[in-house]
Formats: sequence, C-alpha cells, structure tokens
Amino acid sequence: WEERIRHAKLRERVVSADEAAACIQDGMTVGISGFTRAGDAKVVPSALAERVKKTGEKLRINLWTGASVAEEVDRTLVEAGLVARRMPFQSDKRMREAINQGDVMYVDQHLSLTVEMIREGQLGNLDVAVLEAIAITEDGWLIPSTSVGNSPTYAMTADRVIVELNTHQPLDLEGMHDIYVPGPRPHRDPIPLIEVSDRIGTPAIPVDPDKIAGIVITDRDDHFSDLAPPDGDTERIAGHLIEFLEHEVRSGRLTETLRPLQSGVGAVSNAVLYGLRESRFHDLQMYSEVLQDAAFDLLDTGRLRFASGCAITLSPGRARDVLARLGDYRAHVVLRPQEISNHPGIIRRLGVIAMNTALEADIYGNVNSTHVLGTHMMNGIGGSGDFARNAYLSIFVTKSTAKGGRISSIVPMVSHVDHTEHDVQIIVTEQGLADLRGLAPRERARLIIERCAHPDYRDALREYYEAALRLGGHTPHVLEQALSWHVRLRDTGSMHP
Ligand code: 0RQ
Repeated sequence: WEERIRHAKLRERVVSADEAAACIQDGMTVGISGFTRAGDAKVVPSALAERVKKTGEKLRINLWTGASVAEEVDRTLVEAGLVARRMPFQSDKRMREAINQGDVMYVDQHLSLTVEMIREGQLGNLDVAVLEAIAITEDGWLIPSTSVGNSPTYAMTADRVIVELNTHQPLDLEGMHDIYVPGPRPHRDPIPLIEVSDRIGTPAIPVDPDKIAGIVITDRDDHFSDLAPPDGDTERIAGHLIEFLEHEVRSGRLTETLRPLQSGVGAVSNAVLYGLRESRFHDLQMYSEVLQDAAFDLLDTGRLRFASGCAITLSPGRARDVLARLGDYRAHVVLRPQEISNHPGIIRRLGVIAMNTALEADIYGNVNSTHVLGTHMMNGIGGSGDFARNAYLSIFVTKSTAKGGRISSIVPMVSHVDHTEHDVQIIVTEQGLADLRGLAPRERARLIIERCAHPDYRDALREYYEAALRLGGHTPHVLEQALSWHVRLRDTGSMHP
C-alpha cells in the first residue's frame, strides 16, 4: 500500500479501523462514500458497530451517503441501532424496515441537491467523512474508486476525514474521474460542460491533508449483487421503446445517434439498455448516474461511444471482467460527482433521454416511484427527479402488474406522487407505450388505459374514468373512489374487484 500514499507525511497516519472509528461519537453526522453499492466506505462503519456492541455505549448518528450502499454499511449500522437519521437514498431491506417503523428519520432527496444544501450550511455540520480511495496524491488529494458520489463535498466540508485506502480496487481507475465542484451561489459561473465527454475538473478530490485523521488500509471488494436477467416483459418494454425511438428518427426529431441516454438502476432499466444492442442506433452516448452491465456491453459492441456516470455498478461476474480491462474503457468512460452527473442545468443543456422506473402511474400520468400503498418507503426518488423534470424526453417504464397480477401498476390515482404529470412524457409497460406529449389530462387517460394497463384491469379503469367524466373537471376524478384500489389491496391483498 505504501506506493498508493504518495504524500510521504500521510503514510504516518495509517491506523486500524477501530482507531479510525474512535473519531465517531454519539450525535455526530457522518458522511460516507458510496453510490449504488460502488465505492462504499467498507470497514470503518463495521468497526463502529462492533465497538458499540462490545461497549454497550449509546450512540446514534446522522448518516449521509452518495446513494445506496452495501449491506455491510446500512444493514450493520441499522441492526446495531446506530442510525438516527439517513439521507439521501437507500435500498436495503433492514434500513427500509427501520424507516417504515419510524426508527430512522429518512430524508429522501433529489441526488443532485444534497451537497448544495450541505455546502451552504442548510443541513448542519458534517463532523466526519469516511471516504474510500484507491490512492492519495502527492498533494494529499484522494483518487476515488468505483464511484464519486458526494465525496468531493464531504471532503471539503467535514471537520475530519478518514480515508479507507482500498488496495483491492485497481489503480487503473486513476484518470477515470473528473472532479468539479460548482462555485458558491449567487453569481456562480456556468458549469463548462458542453459535451458528454468533456473533462472540466481534476482527476482527484481536493482535501486539506491536515484534516485527514486516519488512513485505514482495506482490500474488500464492492458488494455488487446479481441483476435479474431480462424476461419476456422487460424485453417487450425495451421493444416498445426502441420502436418509439425509431419512429422519432423517421419523424426527423432524432437522428440514429439519438441524444445522451440516462437509465435508472435495476433490472428493467438494464434490460432496456440491452435492447439497444440489436437496434439500428449507433455512436450513442450516455449521460447517466449509474453505469450497469448493459452500458459496458454496449461499449464492447461499439454501439455506445462514450459513457458519463457517477458510479460503476456491475454484477459480480461482469465486475471481474470490466475491472480487469479498465485500460480498454478509460477513453470512453468518465465518473463525476453526483451533482454534475445529475445536474438539472446540464441535463437540460444536453437534451438527455431519461428512462426511469415507476412503481405505479395513474391514468393522468402522475408517477409514484417510492411509496408502496402511499405510505411505505421502497428505496427513494434517487436521481429520477433530477432527470425527469429536465430531460428532452422523460420516459417511465414499469410492468403493468406486480406481485403475480394482484397489483395493477396503472391506477386511478397514485397513492404518492414523485413525478407529476408535468414531468412525465412517455409511459411504457409490456402492454404498450403512451406518448403523452402535448396531450391534456382527458386525452392522456384514454391513451394510458388503452396502451399501458393490463387487460385484467382495463375495464375497471374505463369504468372509473367514465364515472369521473360524469362529475366533470379538467382532471376528472371520483374522489371517494380514487384510492379505493389501494384500500382493496391493503384489505384483501389484491386490487382485483
Ligand atoms: O418486489 O423485490 O419483492 O420482488 O417492487 O420492482 O419490477 O423488480 O423493478 O427493481 O427496477 O425497482 C421503482 C423500486 C423498481 C426502483 C423501483 C415491487 C415488485 C418488486 C421491485 P420484490 P421491479 P426494479 C436511479 C433513479 C426509484 C428511484 C429511481 C426505484 C419490487 O426502480 O427504486 O428510479 N426507483 N432512481 O414486485 C407494490 C407496486 C409495485 C410493487 C413493483 N405498484 N406496488 N410493489 N413492486 N410495483 C437510481 C438512483 O438514483 C440511485
């Protein structure tokens, strides 16, 4: 590890995980690296949980990350009862349970926004940052690993910084990152990113070496998990989407290189990108947050020319292959802080085609991506709102039913709104695609019911809409019945009448 710490004096700050965790005390705010399970701080959080188990001391922290982190972080900390507050995204089952029981106060936030608020002191002081790095430069700056996330701002604002120097992460990652932190507001200069592949910052995260309280040497893998392979439904969703994009090319609105693509996390998003392998589109670019397996498959086939993201999140098998061949990808991949990968102004400037996943959508096109039955948190809004509101095309995908057909993903009224009808232009299910651009609510309803709803639920939706029309309005509803499908699901386990 010695050659990975190029700042000679900092070599004297190597400590054990236990010693580093000793910096963290009750009531502190701790910001850790990690975005969709990539580049997490891995050993200091576990050491903290161990300490509390041993000593029985009372300790509750306010935990900030980039996005979701691995089990060994969220699960270990929440099971030890250490998390009082959590921000801005998670996807762990135990963390979710603790949030839904009210044990953890979760702030579910647009991923581009967190650091703006932190830098301006709107969210309180950051006591300790724990950041994974592959190396420390001669100036004491940090070269991040498989994600950048919020680490640049955590390094800048924390009172103390602990570095997890991970010798398992390949040094070939060096040079892939582009660290740029926008200046203070007001009077901020425009962010000088014009092309997806532009490099506008530095390859390492600036940090004052005097703030580095300890460096812990680790050799742990990222905890990636397998992605569900594309199935018939996700392939049909991809098929509808590609047919639509081809139609846009024929209409002269797009060319065969499309516009920069964003795709959310998860199996559906990955399958949609896989679908592009067989398409006629070429010289594609991605301006996204997460680069999953399919992005690297598209790079391998040459169909994707450049991918800009914030994290590389792969299935374990694909990770071994990609991390061993980073040299092949370096000219085609850049990793940025999440406030840049998800920056509303840049997304608008580039004209991104954004594809995100809904839990449910209603007949007018409002989308719920986060709350089961309107009350129970699933993961969080993540970056979907950053992209949906500012994209050239804002697309939401979902299977038309969930839980073996007991739930219709198209409902009269969503039980929670993350993306309002104003931010949703295209809805796609395996049944078909509704292009809602330029349509009024009454036009949207017919299209969504006929194109996107599952046949088992179509009649009931038509009936609801006809009854609503009799009551009138710009966006007709029968208020007494609008959430009756969810009530039925809660009471009977199914939305079926
Ligand atoms: O349940 O896990 O028990 O099988 O939800 O659904 O269909 O497997 O889809 O993995 O892509 O997740 C919206 C949660 C979809 C995700 C969501 C149940 C379903 C299944 C998962 P099981 P699928 P995915 C990028 C941008 C919000 C943030 C976002 C997400 C489970 O994509 O968190 O997009 N998105 N950010 O059975 C009850 C319904 C349901 C339902 C599906 N209507 N009611 N349960 N499910 N529909 C990410 C970042 O920014 C970091």
